Amino acid sequence: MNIYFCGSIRGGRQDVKIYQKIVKKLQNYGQVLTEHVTHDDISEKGENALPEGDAAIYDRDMEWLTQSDVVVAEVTQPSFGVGYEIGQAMAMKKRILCLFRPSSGKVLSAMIRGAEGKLGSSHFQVLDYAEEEVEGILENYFGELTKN
Ligand code: 6IA
Repeated sequence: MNIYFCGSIRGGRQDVKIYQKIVKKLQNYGQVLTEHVTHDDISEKGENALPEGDAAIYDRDMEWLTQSDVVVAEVTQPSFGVGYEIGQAMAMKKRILCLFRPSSGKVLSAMIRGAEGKLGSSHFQVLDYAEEEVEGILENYFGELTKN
């Protein structure tokens, strides 16, 4: 299974430790195509590791998104890139799980929360969680997925 993980880069890196925890768990279920999102050395400036710059990052990420079977997005820290990826993934009719931490004090965008159920009952899900619950949530989600 190919898993595309989305997390904020230029939107702000404050949740990077949680991204690492999520991706570590996701690696039990398949190949995480976007592991770099969890790297400690990527700052909010999102310095380009690719010499071709942003256009190459865009092309590579869209290619990975196309190849993915499931998209998991940590959406607590608002990010244009993550929102864009979710919109594109919806247009591609991918299975999408969005994870949000209400304890952050933030309120999730209506364009994400309000999209729940639009692709059919469980194709687009938004789950509220507390950090210590995240592994269990992923176990349940992928347990259900692999049953079907
Ligand atoms: O708007 P943001 O930068 O917060 O968008 C973050 C999302 O867009 C992530 O889920 C990534 O999949 C994607 N994305 C944004 N910037 C990059 C990027 N920058 N590399 C890969 N994916 C990106 C260069 C960082 C470099 C050090 C490898």
